[in-house]
Amino acid sequence: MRLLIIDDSETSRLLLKTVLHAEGFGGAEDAEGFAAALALLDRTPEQELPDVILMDLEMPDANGIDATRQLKSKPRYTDIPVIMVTASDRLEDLEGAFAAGANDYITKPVHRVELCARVGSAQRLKQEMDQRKIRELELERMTRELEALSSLDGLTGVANRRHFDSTLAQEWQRCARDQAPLSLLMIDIDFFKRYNDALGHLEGDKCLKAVAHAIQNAFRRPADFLARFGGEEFIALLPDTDMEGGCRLARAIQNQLATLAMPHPDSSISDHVTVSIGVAATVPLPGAESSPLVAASDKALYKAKKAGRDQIIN
Ligand code: GH3
Ligand code: MG
Ligand code: MG
Ligand code: MG
Ligand code: MG
Repeated sequence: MRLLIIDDSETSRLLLKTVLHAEGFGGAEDAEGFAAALALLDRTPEQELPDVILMDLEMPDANGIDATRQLKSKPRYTDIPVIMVTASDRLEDLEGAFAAGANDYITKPVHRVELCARVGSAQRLKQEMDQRKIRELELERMTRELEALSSLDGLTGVANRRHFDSTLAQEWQRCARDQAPLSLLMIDIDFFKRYNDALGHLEGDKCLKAVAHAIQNAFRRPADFLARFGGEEFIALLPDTDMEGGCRLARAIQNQLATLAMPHPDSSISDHVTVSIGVAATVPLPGAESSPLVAASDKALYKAKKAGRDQIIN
């Protein structure tokens, strides 16, 4: 347990230190003003920062309320509980101290029992905050790790972009070897920004899941593969499927969405959620790159948007 006492009166500092030490609160450092305290804090390593700060209200070089506000505005110090120690019992000071971010308030003359109770409670607050921070960091780290390991998009449950890339590489090789066709469907929800704006992000998320589901409902073969390509954009990889088959599946996807008829409150082209689809197909040449096929589906999608949306272009 580390304490920092900031007070211009040497007698006050000594008194607080002595009482707290005698009551088993461990070592306390002290500073005779805010400037000295800041200098001390700034050169203290993160793990050795104080757990609680006792701040005098009136000091020649600073007002304790302003000092607390300054301290709390620095991310490095926001979590350190500050107890204002003052001879003033004016309500404005009490109000000002709490508004500045002080966690507690003790009036001088300080009573041993009150001092220990308040410092102890601030110390427990700090411990809880530290533990919460550790748990949050750990959770963040685990989430990042899981995402990196996972091949699935967290929201829709379909494959993520990375999984798509590796599957395309595999299927590309195989189709090149077998001289089989392969097609790609780039699928983008129409006016989805407006959907979010009208219904909120959570409804937007639900819509994304429903669209992913509808697309998969249109699939006919186990090898048909769907990935979330980006925000509201999906890509379907259809092995052993030529342009004609790709366009047929694109129409089946549109039909699924028409059947689902999810209301879109602000689409210029339909009363329900629609998608635009760019289709590209090829028989891969051995040694050729797959990226031009992805680019071709993207270009076709762009044309479908230009042509008025809710369209299939190849
Ligand atoms: P267009 O018809 O031209 O495709 O218009 P659009 O509004 O669908 O396209 P735009 O690219 O302007 O906006 C895409 C929107 O998709 C903006 C973004 O907030 C939203 N979006 C992207 N990812 C998510 C997500 O995970 N959840 C939600 N709710 N919205 C998302
Ligand atoms: Mg003073
Ligand atoms: Mg867009
Ligand atoms: Mg869109
Ligand atoms: Mg888009």
